[in-house]
Amino acid sequence: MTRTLYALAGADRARHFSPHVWKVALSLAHKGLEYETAPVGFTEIPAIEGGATKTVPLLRDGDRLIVDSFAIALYLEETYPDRPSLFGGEGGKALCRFVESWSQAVLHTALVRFVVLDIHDCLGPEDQAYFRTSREARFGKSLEAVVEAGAGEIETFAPKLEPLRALLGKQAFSGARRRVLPITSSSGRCSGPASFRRRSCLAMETRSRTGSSAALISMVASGVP
Ligand SMILES: N[C@@H](CCC(=O)N[C@@H](CS)C(=O)NCC(=O)O)C(=O)O
Repeated sequence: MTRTLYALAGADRARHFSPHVWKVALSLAHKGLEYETAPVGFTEIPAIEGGATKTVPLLRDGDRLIVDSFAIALYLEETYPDRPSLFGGEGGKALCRFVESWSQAVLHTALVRFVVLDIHDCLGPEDQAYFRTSREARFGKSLEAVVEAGAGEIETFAPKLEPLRALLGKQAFSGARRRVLPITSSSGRCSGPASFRRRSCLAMETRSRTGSSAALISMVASGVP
């Protein structure tokens, strides 16, 4: 059976830098499911699988196509109940929804200001043009101005991680089951440009303490634009 994960890539097709895709890669690894990775650039997404999605991750699992990292996690949990659980039950799903929301609302909004130019710089020319136009329209200013305005927030970023630090202060990991997973690309490197690598390292540091779990799978990726 064909199982393919469509993963966002820059000019370096081996560097898959979308944390939403990482969540799915982690989920598949946790379930012990084999898959192939198909790298796609931003401007290639609308054409994949006959126009199945405007965003990645997209997972093809046999004849099924599933879009959205959380929907994919739910699908994997339901379809492969005999494999290690991603959520550990309904309570785990609810917790993961919360962690995802926290990550998106608090971490993502801060991180995107630090990394938006790094993302741009790692793309090929066509994707660079698309990314600059779409993100400058979203932010209402140039990418350079976004990064400049966000520079001061680096100082205030660490306190935003306090909820996670507090959790890990009380217990060694956030899930019920210890399982160590690599957060690397197929080439074995941390994915992404410099700022992503810093975030990967944060994720890996956290993973090594959490043993990786659904909560981490939700948290690692605060969502790159
Ligand atoms: N909620 C979605 C978000 C997916 C998403 O935003 N993906 C970005 C890449 S990280 C994307 O494909 N963007 C396409 C674009 O901006 O054109 C998920 O969790 O999968």
